[in-house]
Amino acid sequence: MATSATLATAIPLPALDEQCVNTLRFLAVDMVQKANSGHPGLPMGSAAMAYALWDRSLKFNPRDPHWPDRDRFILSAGHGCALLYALLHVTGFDLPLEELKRFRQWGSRTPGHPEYGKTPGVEATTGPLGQGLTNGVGMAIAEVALGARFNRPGHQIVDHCTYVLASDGDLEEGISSEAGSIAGHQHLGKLIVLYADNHITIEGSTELTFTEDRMARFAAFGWHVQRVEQSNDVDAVALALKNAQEQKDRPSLIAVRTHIGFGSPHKQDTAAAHGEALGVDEVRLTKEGMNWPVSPSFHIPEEALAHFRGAVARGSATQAEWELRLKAFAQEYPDLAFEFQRVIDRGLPADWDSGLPAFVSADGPMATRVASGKVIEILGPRLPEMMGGSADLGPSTHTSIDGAGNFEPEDWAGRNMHFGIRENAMGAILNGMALHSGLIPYGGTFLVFCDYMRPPMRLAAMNALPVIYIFTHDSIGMGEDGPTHQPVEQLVGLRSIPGMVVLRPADANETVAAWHVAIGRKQGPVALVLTRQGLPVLDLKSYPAIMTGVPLGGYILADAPATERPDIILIATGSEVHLALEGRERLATGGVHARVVSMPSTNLFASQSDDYREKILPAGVPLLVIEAGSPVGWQSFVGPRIAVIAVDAFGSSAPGPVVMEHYGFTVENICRQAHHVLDQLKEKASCV
Ligand SMILES: Cc1ncc(C[n+]2csc(CCOP(=O)(O)OP(=O)(O)O)c2C)c(N)n1
Repeated sequence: MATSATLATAIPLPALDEQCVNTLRFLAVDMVQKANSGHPGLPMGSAAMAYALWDRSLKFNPRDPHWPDRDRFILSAGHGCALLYALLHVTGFDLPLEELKRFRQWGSRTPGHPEYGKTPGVEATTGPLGQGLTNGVGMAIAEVALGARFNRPGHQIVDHCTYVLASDGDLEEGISSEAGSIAGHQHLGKLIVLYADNHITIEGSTELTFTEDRMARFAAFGWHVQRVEQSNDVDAVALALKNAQEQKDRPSLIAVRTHIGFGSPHKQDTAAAHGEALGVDEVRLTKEGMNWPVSPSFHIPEEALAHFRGAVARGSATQAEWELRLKAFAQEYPDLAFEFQRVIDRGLPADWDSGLPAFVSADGPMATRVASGKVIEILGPRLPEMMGGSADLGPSTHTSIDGAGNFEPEDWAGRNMHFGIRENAMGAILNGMALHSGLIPYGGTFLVFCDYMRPPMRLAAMNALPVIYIFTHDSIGMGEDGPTHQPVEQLVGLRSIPGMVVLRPADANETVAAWHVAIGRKQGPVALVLTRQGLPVLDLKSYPAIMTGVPLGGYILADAPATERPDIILIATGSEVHLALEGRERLATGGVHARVVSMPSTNLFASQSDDYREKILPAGVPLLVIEAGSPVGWQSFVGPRIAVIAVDAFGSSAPGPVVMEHYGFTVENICRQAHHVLDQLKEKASCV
């Protein structure tokens, strides 16, 4: 273990730089110590490189954290957020010192990991390692895509970098290879990752688990790689950043040999510095060893603050200069400038939804994935901000926009993305694109593989990001590929994510309505859950409630005769709705009056008024739910008077219709179960 004295004096910094770096370092130390909770080690070791970036390179305006052409900075190692909060405070963002003193406390703007939307200047919620780094790839993609769309000769209105500060954990996570590979392949030269190479994770030395040559790994991905041996060498980091900025067609990794807990006599270079307060005595010793006043805590020297606050004037001037350029651009290209503002504000063109297709019975049977593809074909040209693709399943998920070209290094104006078989990165890249703003990002795969992208989906929901997922092959009905490919528990899993709207449309027309909901939802992700197999088309003439019903989550598709209260309500979703309709007819021949409720979205239905839900599902009427997915969730959703035809296993390999039949998804079984429910109720009534 190196002593603080040897390291602290290893690179003599100009006095002001040293003061600034130590200001960041000790603000972080004091925040964690006061909270007696948090991660001091990474901020202490990375303060100098963060200072080099924020002082010498980063383009930002503390007075306008949302200025569209700012550089993006993501602290992927979110546990080190005390460093970010210190930077935001000293450079003049709206984050008073009081907030730093309330680190990790109820209602503060300094939560335990950075939360997008809670703290001005925080560009992404980070903490799950690897996600922030991959958000950075998404942001860098958004930058070049918007640049390709809007920049014109002499008018560079989209021209900024994306910087990421990542740790060992970020690079250990598999997603970093998915993301690194995509970024290298796409030649994202404006993506620059500072890697805090401190050789320590929670369990100890990286020698325990992480011994490959990281530089060689990223070089193999096509990245420009540099190493800075001395973490405190601000000039060396600044120079490396400058070199990185000159790499126009390669993303950059700058590995900086940092020291966790830098300066702490007993904890530096040990895992003990990672995730707990240093302790009062160790804080004192550390401050004394670096000639820093022991008290008061949260000390910010005036000269350091004045220097940091130079960012305000600098940022305002840079933004003002950009605004002048935007004005000149608007004069020459008024329509384009209008469009730029519209997409940045997430507005939609007035007529975006006029003349969406109305499918008729004769169009069927049609898989909802096919109907979705047809909607994308129509929306694609109307909404040039739609950009997405799939994880190597485009022909199956029908996610391409005809004629929109491939997004590739030779053509960043292309809007069809090829994520490769990298679902986790796809999800996190979509998040980065949404966080950047200016795009409507979407991504597709088979529903069963949404499990590979749960971490980014969770973050999309947490951050209310408008990301659209297209999940096809949505049940055992997909057939021959068998249990590994037949989703069962995924639907309930998606529905359980707070803020995620899941829509499983029953036919082509419900699919149109579902897309309408998805595009209109500006806050929060939407999962469209679609079939592989063809389904009858529910003609709008016979079922006029579809377009108004789908946005409500559940609605009456076919009712008992007007004079009758229904004997039973059949609730079905997606591909089971047409079975419910047939079951209703069959039951009627036996004198049982059934109502069919199509419920494409339990989330949206649950958010309707009590009155509306009572109208659709009146108290006392028994329910039979038919859904080719896990039964979990339905009981609690609609109460005890319910039976469920569902799948409580992993499915089986056989042609889809055969599998569906074996698992009970037949009109006969629906009728049998309906009678069973009614008989049981009669029995109960006679016992009373
Ligand atoms: C996906 C994920 N897994 C586990 C964790 C828990 N965790 C937080 S930090 C960390 C590793 C710390 O090592 P490093 O990334 O090198 O950070 P440092 O020790 O330098 O602070 C782990 C496992 C996490 N935040 N995210």
